[in-house]
Amino acid sequence: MDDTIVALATPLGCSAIAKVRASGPLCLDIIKTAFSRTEVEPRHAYLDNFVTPQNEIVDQVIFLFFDASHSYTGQDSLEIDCHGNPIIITKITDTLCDLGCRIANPGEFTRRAFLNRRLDLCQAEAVLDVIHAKSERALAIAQRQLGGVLGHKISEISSTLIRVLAAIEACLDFPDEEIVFDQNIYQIALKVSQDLRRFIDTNFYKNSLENGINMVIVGRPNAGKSSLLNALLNIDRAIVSPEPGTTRDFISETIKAGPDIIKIYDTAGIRPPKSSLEKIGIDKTIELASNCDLILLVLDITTPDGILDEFKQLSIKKPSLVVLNKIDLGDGLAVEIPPGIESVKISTKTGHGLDSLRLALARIITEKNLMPSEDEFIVNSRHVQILSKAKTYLDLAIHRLAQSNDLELAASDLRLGLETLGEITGKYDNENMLDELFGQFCIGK
Ligand SMILES: Nc1nc2c(ncn2[C@@H]2O[C@H](COP(=O)(O)OP(=O)(O)O)[C@@H](O)[C@H]2O)c(=O)[nH]1
Ligand SMILES: [Mg+2]
Repeated sequence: MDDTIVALATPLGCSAIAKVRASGPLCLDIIKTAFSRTEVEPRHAYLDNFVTPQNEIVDQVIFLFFDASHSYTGQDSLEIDCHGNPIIITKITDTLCDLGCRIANPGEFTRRAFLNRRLDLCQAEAVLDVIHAKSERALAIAQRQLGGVLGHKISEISSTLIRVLAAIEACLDFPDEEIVFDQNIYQIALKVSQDLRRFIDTNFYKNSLENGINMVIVGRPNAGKSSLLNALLNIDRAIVSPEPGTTRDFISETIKAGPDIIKIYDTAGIRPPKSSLEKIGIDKTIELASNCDLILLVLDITTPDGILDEFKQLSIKKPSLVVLNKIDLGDGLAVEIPPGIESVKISTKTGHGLDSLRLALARIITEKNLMPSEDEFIVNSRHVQILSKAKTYLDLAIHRLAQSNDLELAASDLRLGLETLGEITGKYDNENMLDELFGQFCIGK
């Protein structure tokens, strides 16, 4: 951490403003050379020319100096906001490198922030989640995690386990005084084990939170599935044709639904296949529908060919919604819809009912718990590994307390469990793990 790192913090390309950031002991020297200032007030915005040691004025910029105690990285830092021209950006970073800086590795600014205890490891991970969140819900959860919610939960659990350990050790330290092992302590340990299980289970949502809810549109050929995809997207994405069996391969696109995103799959219509190619498409439809989070069955209200048998089977296992399409052609059809399944009448042609459909989707997402609530936290796969390991130690300790009352070994397992938990926030960090974690960042973060 002794060297000074530099990187562009904004995307490379032409933009109104670009931010070049440096962190490390050379920042004040750079200010002296590039801006001819010997005195600089921390966190004060200066409008000044950036000048190379060869006296070339590169750009008029705004720069800020952050002293170590008030910076993101916990080191002296410098931010230079220049005009967003790649020529200017390169000249500034090259000059900083000439002055002794080196280009930062991916995630190195955040890594320094972690090593200087400005963030715990969960918060560092959350920086990445905040940057990449694709939905409002994912963003809200990532921002809570950046605020330290997971670290806080883990420290609560650790404190409880320390209390349990202390109680066990008291029995061990004073064997003659007949301190009776408190059964409450056993119950507390059990409760912590349940909490760990709950934490681990939140990982269930990680994928849908990151990539959206997978929703598959199924139905007979010509029901209007591709038209519905286009209507929800507001663009002509899929081919729409009166000729049945047009869509053979599936198409997927993402739409926004309230605070969430839904990845919609438009599929080949289900009917007895007329060619081997169509059969492949239909098999794919069934496979997609079996693995998705939500099924939308589109029925053409003018052709009463009932609910697909395949849909009936799938809808038992999956949240589903029936869409009665083409109501611009009359809504006289009485379609028998399986009990408990909601239906919405729409016309992709006139747009009628599309808002109700969007609302119904948002409601199903909430009612069927397809997404975590925004005040939840979600653990990632690294956390799952650590939590599972910690839980194994804890359960072993609980088992020993219950079965053999072997307090010595129970205490040792608890200690191992506690130590393992520390890896979540990074108390027992190791270099390889940090390389892997921060390697996922872009340069400049
Ligand atoms: N009148 C009417 N026609 C529709 C509606 N939705 C789709 N269609 C027509 O139905 C035919 C089949 O539509 P398409 O989206 O290709 O159906 P898919 O095979 O289920 O994907 C096309 O001719 C569409 O123009 C609708 O709401 N009203
Ligand atoms: Mg189609």
